[in-house]
Amino acid sequence: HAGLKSQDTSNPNSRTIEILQKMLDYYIRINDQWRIMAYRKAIATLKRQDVRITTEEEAVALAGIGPSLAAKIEEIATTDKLQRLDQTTDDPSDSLLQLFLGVYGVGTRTAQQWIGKGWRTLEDLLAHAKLNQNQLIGIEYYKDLNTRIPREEMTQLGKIVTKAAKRIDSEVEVIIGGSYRRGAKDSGDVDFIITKKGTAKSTELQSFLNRLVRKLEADGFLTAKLASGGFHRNSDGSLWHGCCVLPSSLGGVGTWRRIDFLLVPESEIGGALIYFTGDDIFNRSLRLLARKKGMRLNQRGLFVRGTEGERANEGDLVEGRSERKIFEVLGVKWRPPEERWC
Ligand code: DCP
Ligand code: MG
Ligand code: MN
Repeated sequence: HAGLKSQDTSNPNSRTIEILQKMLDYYIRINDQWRIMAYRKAIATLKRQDVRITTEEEAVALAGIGPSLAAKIEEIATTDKLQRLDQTTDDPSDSLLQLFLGVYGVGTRTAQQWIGKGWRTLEDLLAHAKLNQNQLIGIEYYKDLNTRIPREEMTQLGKIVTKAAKRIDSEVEVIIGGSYRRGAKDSGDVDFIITKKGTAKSTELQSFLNRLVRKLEADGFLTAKLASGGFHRNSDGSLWHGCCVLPSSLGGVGTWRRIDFLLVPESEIGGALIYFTGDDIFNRSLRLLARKKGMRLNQRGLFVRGTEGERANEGDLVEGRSERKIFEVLGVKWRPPEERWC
């Protein structure tokens, strides 16, 4: 999901950025952490330039661009392409990797193992691979779950959930976070943040979520529940992952969509809004800044950092309730969600 700025063709380095972004996507697929970091830094640096960078010398003089990336930048500027990228495009195992990574619930390691076994199609996987429940759904609804959700449909899905939620508890608030809150024209999934005035723990919203899910399942809106795992970690039941469909009465054609519910007490809504609005790179830079200032930012709020070895949120809470206040305490100018693309 390229950010607004990289799509901005008014940036004099937009073509270079576009090609480096494709290399970055490749390194993300093969999980090459070192190159992922180098490419992210270089792209961020190029986005900040207001003149076109055409030579190795110009590039290497910029902070965060090393000699090997500088040479690639010159190659792109002079030939309008990058041979290293063409190699990956021609590499059949990379297109297989892309195919298998498109299965919901599959990471680089699993995809590479499957390729190593000689499997080349989704049919091969169904016939031979040991698949978990998520992966089975990921294959059955492969096309649907890899189709972006137009903003208009996101809004409609939001209305359905909000209406059902308000009927169960009129004091509950429903906010769509993620790329939608950043103003994206389409999204990969719908991220619902569910909160209520006066709550101090997400468990206070648990029975509400159970009722909401039961109702939306009965309506045929929720079509599957997915096991959680991965980056969100959900030990306390505050997160629900699944799939939904827009009803045909609202123009839906039965396409399955990924949907997430996150329960957030009022006391933590600021931290949660920042976390679930993203983007992930923006979050990382805010967390880094917090750390530099002796604090810790996570999805529950901003904390004073405890002594070494302490687990997250064991320090004292500085601010959790207000998104704006967290920016303020960190000493950064307020950035509205639409400007949080990195
Ligand atoms: N998030 C994060 N770090 C991650 C994954 C997610 O900080 N590794 C946060 C920032 C994301 C938010 O959670 O914006 C929601 O995650 P999504 O994967 O749903 O990402 P987006 O909503 O931003 O994009 P998409 O349109 O692809 O869903
Ligand atoms: Mg999302
Ligand atoms: Mn999500």
